[in-house]
Parts: sequence; C-alpha cells; structure tokens
Amino acid sequence: MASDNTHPVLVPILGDQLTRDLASLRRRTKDDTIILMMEVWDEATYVKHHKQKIALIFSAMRHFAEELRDAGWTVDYTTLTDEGNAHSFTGEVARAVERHDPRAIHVVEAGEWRVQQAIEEWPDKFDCDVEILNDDRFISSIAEFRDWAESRKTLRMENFYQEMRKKTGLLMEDGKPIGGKWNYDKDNREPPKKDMNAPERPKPEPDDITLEVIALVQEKFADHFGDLDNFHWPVTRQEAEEAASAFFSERLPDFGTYQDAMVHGEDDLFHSMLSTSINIGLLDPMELCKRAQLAYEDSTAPLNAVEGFIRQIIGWREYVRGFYWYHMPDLESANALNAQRGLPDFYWTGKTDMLCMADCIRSTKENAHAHHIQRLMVLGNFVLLTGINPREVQDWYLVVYADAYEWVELPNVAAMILYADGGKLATKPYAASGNYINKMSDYCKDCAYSPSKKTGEGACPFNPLYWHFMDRHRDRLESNHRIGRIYANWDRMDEEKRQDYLDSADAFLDTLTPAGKSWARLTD
Ligand code: FAD
Ligand code: DLZ
Ligand code: SF4
Repeated sequence: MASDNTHPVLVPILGDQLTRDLASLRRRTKDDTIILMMEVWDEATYVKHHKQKIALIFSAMRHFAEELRDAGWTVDYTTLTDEGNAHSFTGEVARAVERHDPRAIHVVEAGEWRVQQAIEEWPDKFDCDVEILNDDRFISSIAEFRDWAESRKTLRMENFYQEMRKKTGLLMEDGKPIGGKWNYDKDNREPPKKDMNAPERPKPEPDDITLEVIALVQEKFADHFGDLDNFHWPVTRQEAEEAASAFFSERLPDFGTYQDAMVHGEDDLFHSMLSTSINIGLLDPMELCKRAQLAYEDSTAPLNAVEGFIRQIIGWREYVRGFYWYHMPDLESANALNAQRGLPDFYWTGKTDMLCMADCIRSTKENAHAHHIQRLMVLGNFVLLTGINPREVQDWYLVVYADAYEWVELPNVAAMILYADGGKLATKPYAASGNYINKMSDYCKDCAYSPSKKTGEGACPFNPLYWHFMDRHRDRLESNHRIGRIYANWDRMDEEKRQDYLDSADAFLDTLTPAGKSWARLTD
C-alpha cells in the first residue's frame, strides 16, 4: 500500500460535484493532489437521458476541468471516446489507481444511491485509504435528517423547513420568522393575468467546448429523447451567476405570486431556471437564499416571493434529499396504489389533443425542462389519475429533465405525484380535475376538450379520470381527513351520473397506448 507522502491523493469529482469548494478539494493542496474526472458510458446510459442533459454535464465537466487547471490543479480527465475508457466510475478509478499509485482516495458521497453503493465498495477494492466525505453543499446532512425523522411520528416538509429556517437564520428575527408567518404559500397561487409573459432569461450561446460536446452527443446518443438545437444552459459558474443575477433583478418579484401559474408557450414564466446549475454545483443554494433575502431587505422583492424561493430551496430541496436517503432503497419499488398501467406513448411524442399535456411535453422535449406546476399538476396529475406504474414514471422523469438526479426526482415522483409511498411525504394525493388546470392556466380555452364538460364526447379527460381515481381508491382515501370529504359529493350524485363518469374514464383509458420501456432504458 502506498502510504508515504510522495504518493498523491486521488480526488474523483463526479459530474454533479462541480464546486470549487467541494469538501474533498477544500483541504487538499495542489502539489500532491490528482483530480480525476470521468466521462463514462454507464452514467450517460443507465437511463437514456435527454440529449441536453448529457451535453450539459459533459460541457460543464470539461469547463470545470479547465477552470481547475487554470487555477493550478492537476486534472486527469477521461473523455467518453478515450481509448481504454472503462466506462464506469469504479473502472476508471481502478485505472487511475494504476496510473498514479495514490496514497489515498478522497471522494465526496454520491448524490444517487446506485453510485454510493459502488463507492462504498472502493475501500475493499483499492489498496489505499479511501475517505468518503459528507456532501456539505446541502444544509442538512443525511445523518441530521435521519435524526430529525426518527424523532417524529410523521414527516412533514413544513416542520423540517422551520428547523432549516432556524438553523440558517434565513428570514429570521429574534428567533421568529420575519413577517410573523413561516409560510406565504397562500399568496403564491394567483392564476396568470391575460397575455402574461415574463422577461426572457439570459441564454448563453454555446462556446467551442459546448459545440464539440453537442456534436458528440448528436453522434453517440442519437436515439435518446429530446432536442439539442435549443441548448442554452449555463455550463460555467460565471454563466450560472449571470442567470442568477437576471432572475433576482427581473423575475424574483413576481416569482411568488405566479409560482403556480401556467401560460401556453411561456416556458419559464417567473421561475429561476437555476435547478440545473444548483444540482451540478455551479451555484451554491445557501448563497442564492442569502441573495433572495437581500432582495427583500432592499425592498426589491416582496416577502411572498422571497420566502417562496427560500422555501423551495432550504425546504423542499433539502427535505426531498433527506427523505430519499431515509427511504432508500424501498422508495424505488414503492407502489402503494398498485398502479400497473404502462406509460402512454404520447409522453414521448407529445402527440395528444390534451393541450396542457402537449404543451408541457413540448417544453420538456425542446428545453429538457418544465416548471414545477407543469411537472406536478399536469404531467404528474395525469399519471396519478390513470394509474401508471411508478417505475415507468420514475424512468420518464429521470430521462427527460436536465436537472434530474434520482435523489430529487424519485421523492417528487414516487411520493409527491404518485402517492406510491402511501402518504409518507404528502398528506394526500395531488389529484385534480380539469377545473384546477383551467383556473391556473390559459390552456383550456384553446383545447379540443372542454373543462366544463364532465363526461362523454369532448369532456376534459381529467374530469372523469378524477372520479375514477377517487372511486377505485376509496378504501384507502376515505379515511384521509384532507380528502375524504370528497366522497360525500360522489355519494350525492345519482347512480347514473356516477356510472357515466366511470364509463367515460374507462373509454378514455382504453385509448391509451403504452410506450414500452425502450424509450427510457437501453434494454426493456
Ligand atoms: P424554481 O421554481 O425557480 O424553484 C427554485 C428552486 O427550488 C429550484 O431550482 C429547485 O432547486 C428548488 N425546488 C423547487 N421545488 C422543488 C422540489 N419539489 N424538490 C426539490 N427542489 C425543488 N427538481 C430537480 O431539481 N430535479 C428533478 O429531477 C425534479 N423532478 C421533479 C419531478 C416532479 C414530478 C416534480 C413535481 C418536481 C420535480 N422537481 C425536480 C422540482 C421542481 O419542479 C424543479 O426543481 C423546478 O421546476 C426547477 O426549475 P427552476 O429552477 O426554475 O425552479
Ligand atoms: C448524469 C451524468 C452523465 C450523463 N454522465 C456523467 C459522466 O459521464 N460522468 C460523471 O462524472 N457524471 C455523469 N453524470 C452525473 C452522474 O450521474 C452523477 O454525478 C451521479 O449520479 C451522482 O451520484
Ligand atoms: Fe387540459 Fe382538460 Fe384544459 Fe384540455 S380542457 S387543456 S385537457 S385541463
């Protein structure tokens, strides 16, 4: 075993760890450290990611390697097409151990369970010290979340969020929430105004590195979902900072009020569009929250916007990450509602007469992005109501979004939209009829279906599907105090009306064609 200081320390940095201040780098010196970065086939294809996601990661990795080299670090970088590439993290670390004979490997824990399992085998595989460090870019560590979770009967984001506010001091004064309330969610639900549009975000033009990567992705991943023409994601810290600055000055003030609004063809609205940069480490979540707080202190953004933004980051983002690690690996196979239907093919093609669905899928395909309420209340609502198998839904969400990593995708999909965890995360399923989408968007006025028609020809499919869902899960949901009252409405309808809803839903379900899994995985 190489133990003396003449041997370097090997620091593998994964594609979502592109942070200068990463725990494994922070305490290293440049003269005895080799940073290892690896483009590997396994990561690019464990699901068939959207082309933009692969281009984003590879380009950001290549830019980050350049930034590190410019700062004087030694970076050993394997490209996808390098001869001898072992095409897995463990295989590439093994080759690097051969090359450099390190005295130790320092690595930050992986974001995803599957990768962490592999890393945990490294101490047995490699003949040197292996240190696995906490990813302290998160505000709450995995162990802290576990302690918090084990101390209570039910887990609720709101309670966790209040702990995070106290821990960070964000929007706090004398131990109390600024403004007197923890949560301004009720002020975050305005429908869109007529012809509403938002200032356009900065769209960085691809430089030579990105163009080279785009060509590589076009060639090697041609059969993956999604367009590449519209690639404008920040791939460097500087570009990400510019995107953040534009958000804080131009869109944050309206972010809160219109957080749940949807407008046909307006893909970003007042959302930050920063998740891709945060998730790969180009932006620090805590820094962003401090900047949001500053906007409130300077009176450039109202409290409902600033609190809403901070809640998404130190509340939801941290909560789902803790929840993921607390419930893995069981969360992956959870299917409390026994949903077994295959994912409809139009999730991949966008070919449906349901305008809300078609527009959300178009944005997903063109931008590798759809905003939260589109993911939750349109695309998510549909798979919940129609009873699509959680594994197929999980694969879809993991494939199609440029910000998708299992630690954040899986809790949102399995627990938030599908209720597959049986209610550990959400107090009730987010089931909604066409009414909700009609209220919160401008989709319905141009749709082939009518939200006010409840059943039969031309009725919005969400209407009968809603009652079909409620009826088939009555045993489980009737006792739920947040949703159970709905059954009184159902029971008040006459038998014929109820049957009409069920028949309409069945007729619609019969029209769905399952896509099969080959869109998402290399093998079915
Ligand atoms: P904004 O609306 O501007 O929100 C600000 C930030 O808050 C986001 O950048 C994100 O970091 C964080 N955030 C907001 N909501 C959530 C949430 N529910 N969970 C975690 N973080 C949140 N987000 C991902 O980053 N990756 C995913 O794979 C992902 N999959 C999702 C799947 C479903 C079914 C749903 C309902 C939500 C999912 N989200 C995911 C959360 C959210 O939709 C995205 O973070 C958001 O749309 C990203 O766009 P934005 O940066 O403009 O977000
Ligand atoms: C998503 C992704 C892709 C497409 N490719 C790579 C890669 O080739 N090399 C790499 O280091 N990371 C990649 N990633 C991101 C990883 O999947 C991500 O870092 C892990 O899932 C975290 O556990
Ligand atoms: Fe969507 Fe129904 Fe409205 Fe059409 S009518 S846009 S399907 S909610």
